[in-house]
Amino acid sequence: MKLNKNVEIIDPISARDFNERYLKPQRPVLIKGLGKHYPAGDKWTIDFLKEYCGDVSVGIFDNNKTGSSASAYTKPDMEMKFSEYVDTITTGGSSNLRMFLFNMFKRKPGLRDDFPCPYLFKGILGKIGYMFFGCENTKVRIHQDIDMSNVLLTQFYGRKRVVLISPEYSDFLYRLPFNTYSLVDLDNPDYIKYPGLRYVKADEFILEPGDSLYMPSGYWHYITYLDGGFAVSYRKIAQSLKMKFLGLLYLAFYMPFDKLMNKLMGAKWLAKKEQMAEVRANKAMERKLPRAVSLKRSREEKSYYNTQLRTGH
Ligand SMILES: O=C(O)CCC(=O)C(=O)O
Repeated sequence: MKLNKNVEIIDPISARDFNERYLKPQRPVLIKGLGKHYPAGDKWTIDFLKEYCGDVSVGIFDNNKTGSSASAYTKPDMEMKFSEYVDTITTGGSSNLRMFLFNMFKRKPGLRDDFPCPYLFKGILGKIGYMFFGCENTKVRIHQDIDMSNVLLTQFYGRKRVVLISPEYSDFLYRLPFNTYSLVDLDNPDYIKYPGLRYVKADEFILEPGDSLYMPSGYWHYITYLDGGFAVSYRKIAQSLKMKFLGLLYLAFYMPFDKLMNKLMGAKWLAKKEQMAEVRANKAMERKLPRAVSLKRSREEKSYYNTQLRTGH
């Protein structure tokens, strides 16, 4: 895997320029300090949120539990009061608890005045903002967002490392069929088990408080919390018809089907999907081979099968 650290970082620009330069061509970019242009930039300290939202009961994911790795569908492992959860972040312990995709704006609508959907991302999904919290060293496994929408992730507290990979590399990432997850470990790439990883090109972004990261639709993201912290994401429907259709397919068919198969087959279903992912990766690698090698190989295969037909073994 090739990891590019020399990524594009810009200051906030007009919605028109953002549309032309990044949304239309689907190019990821880090927008420095966009969050600071909103009241939340200064107001949303962790203490403020603890006070303001402390009584809300929130769903928490425990990274130590790996049971959900077979499915795109994940549900929280436990519930607790938000104030209790905040304590686990700020005490600097090695907790693996994280809050994922939590719509705090629904519970506390007043928060919208502090951080409405940024002007760059206005659209019909603009009313839906999600919050993400995690402790230092927490990792969010590599995935694509299931609805294939564009995402603007704004960091408010702590730093975060985000590795972004274009959906064109999905086969090389051994994406599990009917699913938007991959089982590869980007921190320790296993090139023996997953040789396709050699073809993957990734970008590494470091988000600091106030920074926003634009993730085009279908982009894979793998996240490491460098400090305990939190962020908010807003979404915008995919640009292309293909991605819109894919998002719908995942939500309406693939996810429910995957969930059902998990229930019916358990570990066997995961093994089957891993097998299918490997076949896809092998085919994708084959396509990458120079034409001469590929032709030679298919001639060799043809002559092998002809011999088998002639001799009967
Ligand atoms: O920041 C996080 O914890 C996860 C963000 C994420 O996965 C997303 O916005 O889709």
